[in-house]
Amino acid sequence: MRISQVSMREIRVPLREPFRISSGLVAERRILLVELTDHDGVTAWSECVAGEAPYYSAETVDTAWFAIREWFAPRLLGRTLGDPHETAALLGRDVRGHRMALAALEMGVWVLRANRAGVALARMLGGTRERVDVGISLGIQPSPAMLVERATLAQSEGYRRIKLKIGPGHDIAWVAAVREGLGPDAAVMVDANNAYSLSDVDVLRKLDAFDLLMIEQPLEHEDLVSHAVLQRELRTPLCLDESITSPARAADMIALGSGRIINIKPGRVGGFGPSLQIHALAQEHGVPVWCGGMLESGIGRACNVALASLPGFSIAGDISPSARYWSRDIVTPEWAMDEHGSMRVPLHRPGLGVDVDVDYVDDITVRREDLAV
Ligand code: OSB
Ligand code: MG
Repeated sequence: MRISQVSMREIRVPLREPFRISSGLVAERRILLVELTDHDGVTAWSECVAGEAPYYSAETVDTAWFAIREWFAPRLLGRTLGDPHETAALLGRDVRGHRMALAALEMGVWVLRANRAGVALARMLGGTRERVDVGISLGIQPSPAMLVERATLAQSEGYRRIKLKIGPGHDIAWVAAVREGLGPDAAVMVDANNAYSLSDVDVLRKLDAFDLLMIEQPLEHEDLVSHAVLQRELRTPLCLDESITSPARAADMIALGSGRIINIKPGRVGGFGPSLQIHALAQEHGVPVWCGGMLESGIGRACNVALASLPGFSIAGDISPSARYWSRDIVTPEWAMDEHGSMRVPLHRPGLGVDVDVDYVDDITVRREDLAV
């Protein structure tokens, strides 16, 4: 398999509802899509998870665009590719960081492989589940009552796990109200997106009272040591998201005891190869993993659903249905969830398992650049 073209596009799509986390607000998404073409004319779509501004990680849509054009696409173009497990190493050799840009190409190579072989991406990755459990991530709301309203609706829609975004000033009262409103059996967790420090340990300790499934990324993203200190103070498991940028960081988390659960986002860790390595390492150590989300379009969502079908993904992922995010998704059929909070894995369709609505993508494309050999 030889890649003859890497095509980048930026699309702009409004979210149905603005999404607020401790580090910023997103109302409209700028999404970088990649389309690979090989020498036989077979194509594959993938998506970069970088945001518009560096509030989640250092990468943005614009840095990823630059990194793909300058460093990553030239390593793929014209080269005969073998085992897709080796793509991440090929792309990343002597490059520091830029893993979201790298991942967009790496995942594209896996999708292209699956398209060429006529097999589902989920199967190619080793997925075994026919259905995956769906969780929802609720943004910070102006008041506890408004959050309870959202959480109650999500519970009635069938979501298997409800995640509440928290931050200083939007924490204990919000979580207490939701626990009270949903009852003791609801699977509730929180995600702080780095908003606290060890000096907030008294506030964080109070969260232990609410029987949360986990507390996601309470502290600074580079600080595994402080997470280890905090984990020793809490009964509730910590889960790391932003901190886990590679299999090596996952190994460090396990060695240090910085957390007990891992959120895997393939677009954050450098693609599917590194995700499979983290999944294997976690299984070896009895660490549960689940698939996170980055407000992806239907293309990135297809990648997440495929990964979440692997056996170690034992907790519902942030893989909500298309309609939760968009009035119209860029794939058909759109991603749907049944009333039991379950989503079907398209194991019997090749590649992503959905069709990209290219006419619609064309309509919402604001820039495009084709790189070819
Ligand atoms: O921290 O998991 C996060 C969205 C954007 C950036 C970071 C995060 C999130 C979410 C949304 O929680 C998950 C989703 O895609 O539904
Ligand atoms: Mg998170």
